[in-house]
Amino acid sequence: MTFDKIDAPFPYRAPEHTTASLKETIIYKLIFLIGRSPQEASQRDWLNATLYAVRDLVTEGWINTARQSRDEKTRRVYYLSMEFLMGRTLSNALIAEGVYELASEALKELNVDLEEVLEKEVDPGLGNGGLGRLAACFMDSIATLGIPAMGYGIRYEYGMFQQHIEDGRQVEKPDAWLEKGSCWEFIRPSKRFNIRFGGHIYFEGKKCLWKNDEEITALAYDQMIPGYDNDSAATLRLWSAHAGDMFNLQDFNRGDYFSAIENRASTENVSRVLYPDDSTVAGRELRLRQEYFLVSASLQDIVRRHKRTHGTVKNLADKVAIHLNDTHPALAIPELMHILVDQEGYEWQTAWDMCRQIFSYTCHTLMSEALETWPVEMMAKILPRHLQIIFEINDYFLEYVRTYVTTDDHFIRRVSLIEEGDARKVRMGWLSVVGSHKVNGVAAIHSDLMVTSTFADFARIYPERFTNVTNGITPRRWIAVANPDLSALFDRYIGTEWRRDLSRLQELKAHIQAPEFKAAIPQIKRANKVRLADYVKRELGIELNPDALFDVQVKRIHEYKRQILNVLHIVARYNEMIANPEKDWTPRVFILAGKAASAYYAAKQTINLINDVAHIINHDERLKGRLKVVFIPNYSVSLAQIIIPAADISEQISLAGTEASGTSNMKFALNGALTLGTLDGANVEILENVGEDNIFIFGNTVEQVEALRREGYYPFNYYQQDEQLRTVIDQISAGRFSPKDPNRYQDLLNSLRSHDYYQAFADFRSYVEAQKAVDEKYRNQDAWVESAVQNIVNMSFFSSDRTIAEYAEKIWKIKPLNLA
Ligand code: 26Q
Repeated sequence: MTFDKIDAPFPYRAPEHTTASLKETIIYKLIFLIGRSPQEASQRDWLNATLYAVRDLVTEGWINTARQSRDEKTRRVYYLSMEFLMGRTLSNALIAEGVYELASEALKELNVDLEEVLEKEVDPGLGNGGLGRLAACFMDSIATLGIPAMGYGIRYEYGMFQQHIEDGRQVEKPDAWLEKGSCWEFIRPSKRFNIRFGGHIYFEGKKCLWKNDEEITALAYDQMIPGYDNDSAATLRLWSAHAGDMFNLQDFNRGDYFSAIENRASTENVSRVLYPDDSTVAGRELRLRQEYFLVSASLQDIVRRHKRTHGTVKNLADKVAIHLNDTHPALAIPELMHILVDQEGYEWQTAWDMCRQIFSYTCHTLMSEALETWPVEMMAKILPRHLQIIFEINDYFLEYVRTYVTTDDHFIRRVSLIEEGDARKVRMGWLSVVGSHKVNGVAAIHSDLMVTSTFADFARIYPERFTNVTNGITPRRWIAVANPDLSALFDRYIGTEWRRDLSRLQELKAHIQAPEFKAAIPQIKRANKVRLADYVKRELGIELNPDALFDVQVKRIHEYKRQILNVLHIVARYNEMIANPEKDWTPRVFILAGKAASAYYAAKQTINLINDVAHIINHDERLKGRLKVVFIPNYSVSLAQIIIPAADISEQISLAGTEASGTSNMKFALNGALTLGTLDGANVEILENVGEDNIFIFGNTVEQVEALRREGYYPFNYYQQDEQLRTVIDQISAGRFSPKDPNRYQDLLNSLRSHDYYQAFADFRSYVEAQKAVDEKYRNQDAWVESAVQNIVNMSFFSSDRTIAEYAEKIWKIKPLNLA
């Protein structure tokens, strides 16, 4: 009898635990799954035993959810992403299952400290930054809302590199996260697909055939994403590359066994490592292979599942939505055409209509130089049939443009999916727009700019296609897990429902004048600052004063994010403090963290400069500890959980028009930090929600930035006219912070003085003034706390539950499952 034939109820029920039964289960798992006795168990063994015990609690709901969606033949959405930055699983799962306290007590009886054990879990870095973390927040919301959906990604053997700081400089170390074991995943040995590469195409009549010369096996690993308190879980399926049965036949026939095996190892490179660049780098072959690997495995799986449920692919567009997280999985469009036309025998037109109903695409950038392209030649070599399909899509599309929009050759050349030039390139952004029925930006201002700049020509062709869905963050991880004290305060005043419905935060408004509530907010903040200060002391040996104002900028290091502007102000402040040591300075701690792409010279210089400046300032006794600068190495999701709740000021200082949305800005505000930011990305909507008295806005607007670019921007003028700025630049230039290597920052400074592409000098004065306003406000603690509270209670809009509900309704046309 197959499992499917067993009637509900489920043959095995996860237990309702008591402390005693949970304790027993953990011991059982320790002995029989890990093979250790309680006497010998290490912290990691206890961690894994607890993970297994909690995993059992999620599994039943997971299987039931999958079955319900299969039985009801619901429409589903598949979220394709090259990155998922999930963070640690255990604490989140304990909260979702409502057994955090129970586990804490059970382990205490075993003389084990849950908090210590939680810290032992690896934090898989399967993403670069914002885009990957957004995908993770989305999976959490999908699970909590009960949206019939599945995430597809790659199980990189090495995630984002580990960042070490040696002599102030970034050094990258491999992140072998799997070596510690990964007991939250289920390997699916039967879910394997062949992925083809290379070879050539030929025609038999009208039919195009692809004779590939390489093949890899994709193997599925599933992870459960528990929904919050709903007995349900979503699936994240990650693909791993295996050589499978594929030996190089020639080597084998020659009897060259070792070459044949060697070849297997290089085949498996496809899922070896995440590309550590958070903006497109000129086409690397392995990256193209990775993108196709994800796409081909996922689409085969989707089509197979659909056929099993519905017996046909005819109704694919009714039952399946596929979402592209940026252009990275855009090959899914020609891949589906390939499946429908070459394998299923559909007419081109029918297949194309289906494709456009199925796909939707989110754009996460504005800068045109960050749009992904692939050399035609490379694609011809690796994916000849897909290139040919893209050419055909292009012919069809350009014909449409000529007939219905314009015959202007300049326009046609601009919108062509193929960029002409010495080396022709495929424009993945254009392909994604043409192949989708909806294209969205990630914050209001970003979506507006998208249709006036990046995709302006396409907005003329397809005006109804473009829309906005402002990003969001999950309140489970970013409050419940990261800030347990604040969560407890919320629970006391408004109950626990805010975890699944963040609009409940509104109800706090009735209590914000209550003295006990008002007093609790700064107490919680202080405790979080102590927690962070302990970490910094332990890891870096630097002493931080928890009564100082904690000013934080944590994100990838990028010129457009302008960490350099932060540094310039820090040095200016340092100079002023040294010039007026008696003044009643508000003590400040500047905290920065973030990784630089390994080949990004300017970003690496910035890290070096931050550390050099920190070194001088932290050792200057004249400051009497009133100014500290810390660069915390190896920024990650788990570090963010410690850093963000401890912030008073959230630095969101990108040049207006460059940061698509930002999501840490939301996490900070929800945790009661005040934003110091430009009118960029989601800062604009944060301003609308919290009100101008509760945020520090500075700098040029998008219009002013554009005017400067148009009329000529001369950073040298700002340098000459602003004495404070000039002093700072001259000091760095003279080696004030790098006495052993005084010329270290000449490249950086030359580029600032002569180009300053991201207009840091233009915003310097206004930034320094805004920082003064910050000091001023912090002196009035009542006013500060009032603003912090206004930030917290007005963040409802930024829940990723709201974001996912919008996608489901406007773009995917999918209703939540009716979870019993
Ligand atoms: C592409 C091709 C080859 C190698 C790498 C890449 C690549 C990888 C990652 C390109 C871009 C990324 C990541 C982009 C990213 O994180 N964007 C951020 O997305 C967030 C979520 O929408 C926004 O909040 C941020 O504003 C945006 O910068």
